Amino acid sequence: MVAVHVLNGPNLNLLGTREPATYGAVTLAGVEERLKAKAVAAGVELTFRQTNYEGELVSFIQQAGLAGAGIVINAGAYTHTSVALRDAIKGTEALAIEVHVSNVHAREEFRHHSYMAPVCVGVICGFGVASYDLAFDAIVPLLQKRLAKPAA
Ligand code: CA2
Repeated sequence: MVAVHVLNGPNLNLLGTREPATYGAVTLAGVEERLKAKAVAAGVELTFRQTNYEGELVSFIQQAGLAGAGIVINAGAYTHTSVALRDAIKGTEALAIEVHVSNVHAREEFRHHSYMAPVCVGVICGFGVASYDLAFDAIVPLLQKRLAKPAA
């Protein structure tokens, strides 16, 4: 069965409660609910997690990657600072998509660089919480294709 882990980094627990002009009004629990419904409809096993700690995010990536699950990751500010997250994705050969609620390229310069993007299959940003839905829709067929391929 295809499995997807949706991983959220620091401050995303505040989603929908502050800065609505940038991040909208949907809470992280609301995002989880939407994705759980999509996962049930698609027959996908979904794990949804949030942490404010970089090392914990590394452990979440390792767990998902080593289990062969796909990763949809909004690493928050660690996107722009963390070599450790990039190494975890590369080191476990995880199939990962980076997502952001806001359009990071329309914001401050320091948000334009991502350490993770080069080791992800793609990046989706700027569509509000629909960025998560788009990433889920993109990753499922990739995982199905990978599952169908016999191991070399
Ligand atoms: O746009 C995104 O999804 C971000 O990953 C959000 C991060 C930010 O550091 C990235 O550059 C882009 C911030 C996490 C969310 O922080 C909030 C703070 C207050 C209210 C709601 C969210």
